[in-house]
Amino acid sequence: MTMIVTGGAGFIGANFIYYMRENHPQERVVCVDKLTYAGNLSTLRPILEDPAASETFRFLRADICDRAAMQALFEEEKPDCVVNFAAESHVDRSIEDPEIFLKTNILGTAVLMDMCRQYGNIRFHQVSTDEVYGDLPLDRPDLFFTEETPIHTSSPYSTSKASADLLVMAYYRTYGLPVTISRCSNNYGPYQFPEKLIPLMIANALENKPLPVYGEGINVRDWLYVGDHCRAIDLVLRGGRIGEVYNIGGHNEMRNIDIVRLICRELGKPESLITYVTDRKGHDQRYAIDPAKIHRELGWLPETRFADGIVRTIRWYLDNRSWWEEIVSGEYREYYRRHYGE
Ligand code: NAD
Ligand code: TDX
Repeated sequence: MTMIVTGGAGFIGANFIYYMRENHPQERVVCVDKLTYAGNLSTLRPILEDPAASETFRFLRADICDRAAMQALFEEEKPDCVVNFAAESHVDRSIEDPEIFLKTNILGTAVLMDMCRQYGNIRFHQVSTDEVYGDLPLDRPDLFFTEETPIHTSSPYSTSKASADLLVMAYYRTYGLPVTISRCSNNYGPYQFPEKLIPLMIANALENKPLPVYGEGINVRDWLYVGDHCRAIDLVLRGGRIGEVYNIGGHNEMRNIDIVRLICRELGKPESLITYVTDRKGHDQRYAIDPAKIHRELGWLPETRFADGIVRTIRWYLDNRSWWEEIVSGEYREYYRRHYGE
């Protein structure tokens, strides 16, 4: 079995590759990644430097929008399935400049599915997000996103992901491509780029820099440890019904400010570092996933409690300082200055 994993030098894709090597070591993984600012080969270094892995792992630097490059790859590898993690993934960047989100997230997905059609109706899994459902009000804790919740997006990012999802379902209905989609809540864990809430707050706190909380910090996110997401994708790939959407989440809702306070506590840093900054435009209030379908059909349940996962994650950033210090490029520093000011 050969699996193409796109975006495997990013946060969740890399965790998925490590998951695959541990749980399905006999399967060949071909990682395709453009290595944007968010993709880091150093994350995959242990596999790349392991001579024993050369049969079962290959890395290709390429853009999923590059039809010729994808054609050559599919021709050579004749994959059995494709898992598409490759995306522009940061909401704030999509607000600043939407175009690359439309290219990579929509057109890139279309190119991959065209290849799947052309090379024998290859199994395709799209890694999507709960953000396609828009947001829920803060004063209705009884409401959750199910797979039937209408798509209702807020940001250019979530709109690009929702557009891709619609296209995936169109390829299923029109061409009979064997597809599945998973929509997960916010992930945290090792190898997450420091622009996202949890690693940003850990990295800034360690350097005694201000901790920029948007608005009043009362927006709610539903956090899931990345390893639980990887296991869920694996289950959907192997046992999910074709043409179906599966929501993934662990009923772990938290306000942003409570996460930031917890990080301060764990690191022994003063809460005076917390700085309230201008709110994100169109800021989604609350995400909350109902994971009943994946539990019922595939037996999935999260295994990592937030209290354990967050301590493990903070410890990982402490123990792997060189990883995040090295990957913070000039481009990121420039973005940080533009977005947060000096
Ligand atoms: P990430 O930004 O850390 O990684 C994205 C990876 O894709 C990077 O390695 C980047 O180099 C690569 N990439 C970008 N454009 C590419 C292109 N045109 N061709 C090839 N590679 C390209 O993102 P992530 O947080 O790991 O998210 C992975 C997927 O999961 C995304 O599709 C995202 O929408 C989805 N998702 C993320 C979360 C979350 O909390 N992070 C939650 C739900 C769903
Ligand atoms: O500096 C910050 N201050 C702050 O208050 C940042 C970067 C974020 N926030 C808030 C905004 C959100 O309410 O924290 C919350 C989480 O923000 P992000 O880490 O940017 O994640 P979010 O916008 O919720 O989107 C994430 O989850 C769904 C991922 O980035 C997406 O790729 C995924 O699809």
